[in-house]
Amino acid sequence: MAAPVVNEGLRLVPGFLARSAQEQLLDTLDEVVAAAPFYTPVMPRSGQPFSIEMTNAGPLGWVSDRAGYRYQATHPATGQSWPDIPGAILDAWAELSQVPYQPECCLINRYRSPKSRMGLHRDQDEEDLTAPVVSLSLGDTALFRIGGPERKGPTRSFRLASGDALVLAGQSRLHYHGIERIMPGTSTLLPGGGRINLTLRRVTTPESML
Ligand code: MD3
Ligand code: FE
Repeated sequence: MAAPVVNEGLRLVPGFLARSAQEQLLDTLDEVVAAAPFYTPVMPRSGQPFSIEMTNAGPLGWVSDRAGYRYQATHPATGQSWPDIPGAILDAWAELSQVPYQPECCLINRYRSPKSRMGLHRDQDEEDLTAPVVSLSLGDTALFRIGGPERKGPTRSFRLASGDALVLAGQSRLHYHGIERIMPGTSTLLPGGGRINLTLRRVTTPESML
């Protein structure tokens, strides 16, 4: 029998956001996106476009282009600072992360096409790799896959539905993960269908930890 996958520190909170809270969050995101429009990032070196669209809120946004992956203070297309992370999202971070500092990046991923996916990867572009990561899912259900610290090795999959929160603390913070596929027609939240994921991260080491 294959060894089981153990993701120490992973916590799924199904239905963290009620339908009304999801709708309010969506309205708030419309304002963020008006200031920082979705764009299609490309892969380092190859320049291959992602199958998802992205934008950010917060002092540091995660970007990918031919030069590589990095955090930067400005939107790559508009050159403007990213908008502030909305208060409701900061409240969700405080409640779920249980840490006394704020996130610096709210990465907003939009899976619009049924072919949108995210390959298996680790989140390791942050200076502080000990802070938890918090994810909020909106719209169509995603099939999420998570493994361990090595790319090869066993994985397990579960669904992330609209309103679900996922907290990655401890060891699971550095585990390989990805989005295998979106299940079309599983939510009525987004007018055109599809899925939006918010990933909240601390990037720099908080002052309180130095
Ligand atoms: C497990 N986003 O932006 S969120 C990403 O649904 C990313 O858009 C996916 O992976 C999405 O990097 C998955 C859930 C998630 C986020 C961060 C993690 C799972 C994670 C970090 C470590 C382990
Ligand atoms: Fe990730």
